[in-house]
Amino acid sequence: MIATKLMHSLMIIIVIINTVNGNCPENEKETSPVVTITNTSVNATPECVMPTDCKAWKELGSKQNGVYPIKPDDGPAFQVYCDMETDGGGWTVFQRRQDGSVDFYRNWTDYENGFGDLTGEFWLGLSKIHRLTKEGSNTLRVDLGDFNNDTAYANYSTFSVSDGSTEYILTVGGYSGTAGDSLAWNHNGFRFSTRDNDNDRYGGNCAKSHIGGWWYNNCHHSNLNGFYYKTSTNNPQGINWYTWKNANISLKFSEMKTRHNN
Ligand SMILES: [Ca+2]
Ligand SMILES: [Ca+2]
Repeated sequence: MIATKLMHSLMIIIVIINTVNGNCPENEKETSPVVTITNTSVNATPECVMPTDCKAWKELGSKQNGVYPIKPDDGPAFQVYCDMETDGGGWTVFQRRQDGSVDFYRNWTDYENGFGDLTGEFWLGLSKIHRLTKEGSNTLRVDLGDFNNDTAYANYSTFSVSDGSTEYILTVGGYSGTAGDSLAWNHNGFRFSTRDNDNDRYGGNCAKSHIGGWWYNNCHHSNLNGFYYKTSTNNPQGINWYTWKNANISLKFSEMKTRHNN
């Protein structure tokens, strides 16, 4: 009995040592493609190299939401949060707001590189979003929630973000869903703007006046990186999606995620 327990403990230790040494994915694939991630910071280095995105993890059999390492191209691997439940799963999540715990009023470098924690509030980073969407065609899904626990979503069958040399131009279209289109109609074709890099069409600085970073026009119909009000507030500086509430009502929850189309 005791010997069996000891043997079991020893096996667990061996598995842990193999995982820490980065002996995945070969070892992991045999049993289960799910790995345990200890450092979930946006810019943490993955312990082993893995599939290209959450859809690839899904196709390997992963069914659990959580943090996964990915390597979308020849560049460095990084970690992402995978939504394996919503509309068939396989979504690579690149933005989440839920409690106001992370400050989103950041400069250009932060929006380029990403910030926050993948299990809480975060922005994955424009350079990583570009790497996720530069090949083939992709869908964008936006999930929203308000302070009455109503939910809605917007789905865009076309989505990509250009590279840093063109300041991460948003290409988005093909709306369907329940939240209305507050992104493609007003923001398609715009460069990203932050408080220290004004690329908007407004005489002033939209990122400063609306406390966020976004593909601002003059200035916005959506502001999902805006200021987190902890109650429902009618304010264009808040987390807004104009067509859903037909006003600038600040939202409680937002998630933005992408998936390759086939
Ligand atoms: Ca500029
Ligand atoms: Ca301006």
